[in-house]
Amino acid sequence: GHKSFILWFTGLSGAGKSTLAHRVEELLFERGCRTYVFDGDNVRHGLCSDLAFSKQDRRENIRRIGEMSKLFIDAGVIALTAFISPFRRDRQMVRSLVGEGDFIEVYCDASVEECENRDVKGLYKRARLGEIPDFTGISSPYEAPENPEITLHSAVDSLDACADRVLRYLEIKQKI
Ligand code: GGZ
Repeated sequence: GHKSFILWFTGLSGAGKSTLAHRVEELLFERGCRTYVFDGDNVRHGLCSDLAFSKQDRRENIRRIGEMSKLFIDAGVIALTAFISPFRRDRQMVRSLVGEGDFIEVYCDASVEECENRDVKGLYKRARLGEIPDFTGISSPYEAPENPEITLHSAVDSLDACADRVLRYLEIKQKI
């Protein structure tokens, strides 16, 4: 069997975290790995539906996701998480919780400008109009990782190129 760990995707809204996590999951599945993707769709609407986007609520969101991912690691499942997780301290909390070796931080490095230009869901436009308070990159900070295990230029490189980089990292580190 394979080892289990967390692939923690972090980056702005629209940086491609969730799409990437799902593509990496497909590639891992082809290799016989057991995986699960956590993202806004299955967490923010359920387990964390009581939370909004203040610094406190985001911290609690990330804490719960970290604790849940840890249980998945215990169960032998590779957890892929796709949350903005804008605060360094909160990501560090999860890293400490699961242990250095099991936390693989994947920085989806796309700038506000790049994400705003695409604005797939029209959220940046609404945030600029003041309709969404505390919007990351506009009215709430994003603290970029200082030493991520993997950095992807997800607005520039193709989805497959980015996903391949993640797989190659895992192979080199003998995680899969
Ligand atoms: C950032 C927000 C906000 C605010 C709603 N700021 O592109 P999306 O829509 O699908 O992804 C964003 C998602 C961010 O939730 P996370 O759980 O990843 O955030 S955190 O890790 O900071 O807890 C966006 C939507 O929710 N959204 N309001 N104010 N993104």
